[in-house]
Amino acid sequence: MELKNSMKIVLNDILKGKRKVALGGHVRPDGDCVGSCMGLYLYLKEQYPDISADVYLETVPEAYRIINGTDEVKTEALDGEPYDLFICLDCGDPERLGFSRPLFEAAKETLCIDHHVSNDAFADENYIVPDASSTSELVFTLLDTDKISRASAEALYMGIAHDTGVFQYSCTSPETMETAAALMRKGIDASKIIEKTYYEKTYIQNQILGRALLESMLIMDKKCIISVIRKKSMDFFHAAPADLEGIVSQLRMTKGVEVAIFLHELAPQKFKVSLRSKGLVDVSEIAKYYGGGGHVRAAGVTMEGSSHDVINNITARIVHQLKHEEEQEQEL
Ligand SMILES: [Mn+2]
Repeated sequence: MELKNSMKIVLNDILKGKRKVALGGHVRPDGDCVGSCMGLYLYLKEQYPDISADVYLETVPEAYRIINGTDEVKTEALDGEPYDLFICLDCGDPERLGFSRPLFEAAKETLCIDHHVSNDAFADENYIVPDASSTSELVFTLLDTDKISRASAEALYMGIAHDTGVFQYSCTSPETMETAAALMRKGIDASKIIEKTYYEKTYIQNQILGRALLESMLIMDKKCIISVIRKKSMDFFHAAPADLEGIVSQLRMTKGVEVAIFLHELAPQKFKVSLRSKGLVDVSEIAKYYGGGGHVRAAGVTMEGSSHDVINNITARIVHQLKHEEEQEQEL
């Protein structure tokens, strides 16, 4: 794995002398965010009894609550004595910490563990490896394998499984599989974790997925697939934003498509845009251009305007990149 912004850190050194440690992940926590936070949180509680650790996350989605300790997650930041250390996980920029950002700002020391290519190393100490499959895999590399408990292993395994699309995406390296193997040896029920936290969908989630697929359109000479879910559809199905997870990945699987674009209307003239690429287009560049972030093949951004404006702006960047690609090919 290539290190982008930082050398590997030593957890013991960073924790030396710390009494109060906070952990925090990004808004709308996904599997890797919850997995990396809970995996490290459980390890700290078990291996560093002198440290008082708290984990801050927005409401943990129902499916992930099979992970131990998720009932201890703090969903609001109360005023109090500043933390000695704030560890920010799976978070590409401080804004994405959401409600826990003030705690991060106030902490005496900060550490960021992340794998987003758009991360510009905003903490005091940074362990950022864009090539890593997941933040959960990075957390694993910082821990003493012998000391990882089954509960912590379950959390980390969930995170890795989610960010690799169950060991399918190209970010899945031999090291990823070795990490998964080491976690399996802790006696976890790997198939149950995958089934319950990744594949299982509620009836509502399947219905809204169906709606998104039915109304999708191929554009740009079928290189691109787009779909929009409006607020009124969300209300009709009684769906929450978390129910939309997985839709853009399903769109991306369409044969012949290079990029999938999924718009979710947050408010009038305001959309959460999810982007997935098969590899030719760097969607993190597009997301970053409009103020978002992510990975080469998976990124997101919030944009304002009509759905047509948003789609036009995004596709303009895709055309720009594909053109550049063609020009480079001609030069070769
Ligand atoms: Mn991640």
